[in-house]
Amino acid sequence: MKVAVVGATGMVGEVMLKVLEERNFPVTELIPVASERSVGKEVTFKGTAYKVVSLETAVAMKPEIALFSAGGDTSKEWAPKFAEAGTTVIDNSSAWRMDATKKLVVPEINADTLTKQDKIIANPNCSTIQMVLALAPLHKKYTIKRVVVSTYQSVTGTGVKAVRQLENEYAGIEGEMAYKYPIHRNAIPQIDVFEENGYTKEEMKMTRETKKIMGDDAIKVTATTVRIPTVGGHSESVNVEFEKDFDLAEVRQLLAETSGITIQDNIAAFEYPMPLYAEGKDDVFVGRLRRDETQPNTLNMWIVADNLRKGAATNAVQIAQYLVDNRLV
Ligand code: A2P
Ligand code: 11C
Repeated sequence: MKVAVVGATGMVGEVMLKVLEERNFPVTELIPVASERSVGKEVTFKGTAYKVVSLETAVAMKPEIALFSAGGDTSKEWAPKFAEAGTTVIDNSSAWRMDATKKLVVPEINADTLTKQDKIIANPNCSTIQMVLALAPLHKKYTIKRVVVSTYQSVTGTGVKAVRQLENEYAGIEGEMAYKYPIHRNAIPQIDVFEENGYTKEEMKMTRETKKIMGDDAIKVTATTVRIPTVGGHSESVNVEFEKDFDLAEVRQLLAETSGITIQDNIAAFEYPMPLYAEGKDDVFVGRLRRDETQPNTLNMWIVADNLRKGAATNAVQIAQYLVDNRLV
């Protein structure tokens, strides 16, 4: 496969290269793409240096697959040009996610909806992916009525500038700010811009994307998304109300049997998921499973994942792998 990685010099792009390499994805030719500023720079893939090319050059090279993570504007403008040239685009931005003509895919949940005709495929938001992976098997069994989620999100979700802000603050150095406020020793209850209803765009992504991925508009999701000074991944406190009652041991088993989930739930041994230990891993970690004792049929859980891995690069590469395995490219 001729594979382009658009945004190859960025935080997610670098992890995409790493995941393609780790999984031994059948890359016959790698095309790293970034902005004009980076053309000619080198990235390393499987021990070989590759020169970064421009978007124009990459389209002309007609890759079979292009993994995009270069921001929504680049995706809006360039994904259709690649698609037109016959390339299948897997796009990590929010540009196409809610477009009714595009699929929004978490492979373990809905990759079976993909066809050869899908030339632009959307990768969901990181905080949505890790939550729906745990919700999907439970929805099948008990039917979700309502989800209340609060997130504790890593600065890596914002990009290099935010990681630098945290490091500078930690070291006591004044530098450029990615956020309006200090993040070291802080918690910022705003991720992305505010919408008219008083929620942030990140919060509304969790609401809207969940319905689309799960293929069920009846699932109600209300979210509060918060940035905290951590780098390993995003954490989520998730309260789920079901139509049917559940057995906690069965919930644990259903989740344990779900591909991509690792259960860490042994309070006697103080075992629960934490971002420090999720960093660099592809799985979604679930723990603190317990009944909400204040109302019937309701579960509490704690979900952690490396947002650059399953939340972005790994999910995109898994989609690509599905396309290859099922001869859809
Ligand atoms: P560049 O390094 O040349 O700026 P991050 O989210 O970590 O900041 O990374 C964003 C990625 O998207 C980088 O690889 C960046 O390239 C790339 N990028 C940003 N703007 C464009 C653009 N207009 N065209 C192509 N690539 C872009
Ligand atoms: C964050 N979830 O942590 C965001 C980053 O829609 O793909 C990813 C934004 C997106 O800030």
